[in-house]
Amino acid sequence: MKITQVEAIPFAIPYRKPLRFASGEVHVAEHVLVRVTTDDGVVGVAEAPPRPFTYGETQASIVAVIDSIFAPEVVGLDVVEREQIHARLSRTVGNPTARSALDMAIWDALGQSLGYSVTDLLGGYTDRMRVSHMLGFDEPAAMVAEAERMHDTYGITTFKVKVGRHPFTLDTAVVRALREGLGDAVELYVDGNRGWSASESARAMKEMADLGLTFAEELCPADDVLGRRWLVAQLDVPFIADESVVTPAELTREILGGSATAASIKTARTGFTTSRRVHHLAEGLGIELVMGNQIDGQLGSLCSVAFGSAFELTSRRAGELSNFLDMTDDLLAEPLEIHAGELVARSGPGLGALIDPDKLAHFRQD
Ligand code: MUC
Ligand code: MG
Repeated sequence: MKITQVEAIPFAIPYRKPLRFASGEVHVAEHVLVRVTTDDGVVGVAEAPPRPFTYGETQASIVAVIDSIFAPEVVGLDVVEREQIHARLSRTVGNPTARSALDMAIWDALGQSLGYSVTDLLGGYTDRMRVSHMLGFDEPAAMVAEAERMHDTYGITTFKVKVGRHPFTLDTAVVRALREGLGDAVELYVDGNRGWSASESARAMKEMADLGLTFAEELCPADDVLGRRWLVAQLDVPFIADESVVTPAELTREILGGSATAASIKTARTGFTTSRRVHHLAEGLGIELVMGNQIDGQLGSLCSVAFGSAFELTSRRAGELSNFLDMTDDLLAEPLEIHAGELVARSGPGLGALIDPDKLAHFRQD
């Protein structure tokens, strides 16, 4: 089960409509497919979504760091040597989605070699998650119509609403329209991607106090250290740290410092190995977790549901698993399907992800 080859293949698939949020927008999924081959003939896969506005990576930088630094570190190691692989990949700072895609492709290969699903290897708590859909910036009527379509077509009843615009009333009007349009049975929470100041966030949350929000996420920057503590202390809903907690140490600092009271796990940025560390830490700290979406394609969403369904804590809340629905196509031979508001993790072996060779040939950029 020794790793013989690592490939980083850039590909691009357009979105039907761009996703807009406070820190950027995405029109085309310019991702990188990572493929790991072992000497027993197994091929593990995962995808890396570059988010330059969040982590500084680009499609080209992901390919470069994998080809020039990460691949030479892991070729020759056995896929069971996960802590050795983790230690070697951790020698390079930054590059979270490149490192994570390689980590997850290795877990996929491990699962295939052993004949178990990744979910069972990680924890095997359940095989599915409820789905939360993320709504990007638009006019209130368009965002309500999209939420209604997601509800009626896929049975989705949890929505994360992107906020962080100026004036904040643009966003509070949307959340109010969603609550009025969809009723009290749906769950709503907001994600500011650091777009507001602490005081704007406080005013916006006061204005939405009657709307029954479940969470608030990353409304203002974690670097506004005292302002954020002041905000979090006055909220009566958990405040989710997302892009401010890429490592377990950052999560510890944010929670102990009073700058967050919950966290998002994104397998796109912490893979399976570090996501597991974040999960165990969160359990010890006694905070809630939400499986987040790094605007993943189907392969990335499959990785999220594989991890999220492995543990009780991550499967308790709906996971953000549906934004691949906005892509015009994908690489998976067998598409993911959301039914009755749920996405099922594949029974494996590994991730159960088969790449369609014709689609890869069509969308690859190299
Ligand atoms: C999220 O939860 O913030 C939007 C930008 C990004 O980096 O991730 C997404 C979703
Ligand atoms: Mg977020």
